[in-house]
This record gives sequence, structure tokens and C-alpha cells, in this order.
Amino acid sequence: MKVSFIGGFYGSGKTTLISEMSKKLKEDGKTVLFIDNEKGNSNVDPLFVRELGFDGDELTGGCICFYLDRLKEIMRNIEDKSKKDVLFVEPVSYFLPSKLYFDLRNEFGDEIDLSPITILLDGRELKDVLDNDREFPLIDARQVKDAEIVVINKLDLLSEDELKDIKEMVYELNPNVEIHSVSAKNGNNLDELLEILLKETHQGSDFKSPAMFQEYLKSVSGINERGEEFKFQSKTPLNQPKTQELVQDIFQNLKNDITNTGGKIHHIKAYINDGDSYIKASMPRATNEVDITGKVNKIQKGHLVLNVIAEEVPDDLIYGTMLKTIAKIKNKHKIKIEN
Ligand SMILES: Nc1nc2c(ncn2[C@@H]2O[C@H](COP(=O)(O)OP(=O)(O)OP(=O)(O)O)[C@@H](O)[C@H]2O)c(=O)[nH]1
Ligand SMILES: [Mg+2]
Repeated sequence: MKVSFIGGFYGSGKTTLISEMSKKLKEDGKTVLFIDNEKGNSNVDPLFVRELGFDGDELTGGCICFYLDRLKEIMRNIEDKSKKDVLFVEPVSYFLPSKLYFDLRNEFGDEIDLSPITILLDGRELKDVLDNDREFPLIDARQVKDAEIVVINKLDLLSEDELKDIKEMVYELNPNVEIHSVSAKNGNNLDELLEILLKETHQGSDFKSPAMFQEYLKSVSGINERGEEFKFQSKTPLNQPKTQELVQDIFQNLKNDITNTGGKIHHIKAYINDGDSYIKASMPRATNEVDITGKVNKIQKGHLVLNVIAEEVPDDLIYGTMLKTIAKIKNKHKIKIEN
């Protein structure tokens, strides 16, 4: 069984990339498994991946780094590993894959075939870094130094010159890394990347020491995440534009409240489902735009899952902001929402 971890910062497009590559594998008759690792109680990404029909497991509560035994247990419980084709794992976004690869090699040896350490970068965010002469974001930089393959995503939003400049920044951080560029959204270069991930193998880990890893974890400890599920019921059925309007309103309220308390948003995600149809909405750090996937017809009763990832704001406050937002939205859109 090929095991491929797709690392990378919040909103870089990991879930989109994994689901698009999984669709391709499924079309070729391959079996694909997916493990998602998030901090929240209830999370958008695994719901979305299951909606697409892939077998998945969820490792919630915190970073894989603290729950490695649970990951190993999930992997140990996968029956007939030799008959499964690919397991994709999406780790918590600040995680350093080299630590994980080091532990997994010790545990599973030849039983699994690890793809090279792969880090996905948000091309849109790096365009902003170039345009505004900002420093390369700290966590992304550490992950690039840790990677064997760097994938620049959101190629559809980049010019050739911007891509060239981004590649230069990446090589400066890690001269030995293999760079690819894709658009997970429109499928550009995905076949080539998939072939590489399936064919190439991780070449030994450069993981330095547990002490250095602890240092790294301290530096990312300001990032908090909350994932909660709510039930909703609307008096009148919501069509696609109305549902989008509702999500826009929720996201704007969350964003304003968190920014006003001095927090910095990394990613807001929502998933609305009534059992027949769904929409997934996402607002990554690089844009203030709400990006919608999926379609609803007339949705009246169902679930709303919200994930908010932000820095410099405690997770209790994130939760408080969610509740405040829900209270406002209820009145304005005349819907009942409760958790
Ligand atoms: N324009 C463009 N948008 C993309 C592309 N890939 C992903 N996105 C969008 O980027 C946003 C974040 O994508 P996700 O796949 O949820 O990112 P993620 O890395 O899984 O995010 P976390 O799980 O929160 O860390 C979504 O709105 C996607 O639709 C791409 O190639 N081009
Ligand atoms: Mg994701």
C-alpha cells in the first residue's frame, strides 16, 4: 500500500488535491483510503471526502504528533494492506512530515511504501508575499525545508513570471527539493503529480531530533482551531443563492469579530448538508473570498459544520464568536440553528 502524506499550511488546497487525485485513482479501479487529522470536534473535510464516496477515517482532537499511537492503530487495522492501493493522509497543517515518516518507518518498515515527503504551497498566498515584499511565511518555510517534493498549488491564479519567482524563493529555502506546480481545482498537471507520488519513494528521513521538534511545536502553538456542528431548520426552503448568502454572512461575521479581537484568520470552512445535497464553503488566509463547492436545490433542514482556524485568539473565544454569529444569523435569515 502506497502511503502519501500531503502536508501544507491551512487552505493551501490539501483536501481539494487529495479528493481530485482520489477521483482519478478510483476511475482506474484503484482502492483509495483517506485519513484526515484535525483539531475540531466536528470537521468539514472528512464529511466532504465521504460525500465523494471515499473510505475515510478521522483523527480528531489535535495534531497527529501527539496522537501517533492512534494513527498507527488506524493503519494497523487496515486489513489486507497489500490489496489496498493508496492511503492519503492529511495532517494538521503545521505538522512537519519528517517526524512522522521517521516514526512510521520504524513501525511499519516494508509493509508500507511511503511517497516522498510532500508539501503543498498556496500559490495565491505566495503571490501576495511577492506583491507586498513580505517574508516567506514562517511555517511554510519550515515545511519547505523538511520536504522532498514541494507542490505549488493554485496555478490558475499565477502568471508564468510569478510562478518562476515563487520557485526561486522555494529553491532558496531548499536547493535539493523537487518542485511541481498544479491547479487542484481545474486539474492542471494532476496526472503527472499523481504518477510521481505513486512511483517515487521517500529517501530516508532527515529528521533532526525530538528536542528540535519540541522547539518547532512551541513556535506554532499560537494557532487555534475550533470545529462544531449545528442543526438548522428554515421556515422557507433555501435555494443555492440564498444558501450562499447565508454562508457569506456567517463568514463575514466570524471574520469581523475575530479580527476585531486582534486575531488573524487562517481558514474558515463550512459544510451544509440535508442528506441529499451539500455545499462546502471555504475562505483561506490569502483571500477574503468565499469559495463554494457543491450545489443545493431546496434545503430546509439539515446540518451546518463550521471550522475556524485563527492565530492569537484562544479557542474558547473562537467558539464564543461562532455562537454570537449564529445568534445574529438566526434572526436575520429567519432560521432555527442549535448545537
Ligand atoms: N483557485 C484555486 N483555488 C483552489 C485550488 N485548490 C484549492 N483551492 C481552494 O482553496 C480553498 C482551500 O482548499 P482546501 O482543499 O480546503 O485546503 P486545505 O489545505 O485542505 O485546508 P485545511 O484543511 O484547512 O488546512 C478552497 O476554497 C478551495 O476551493 C486551486 O488549484 N485553485
Ligand atoms: Mg483540508
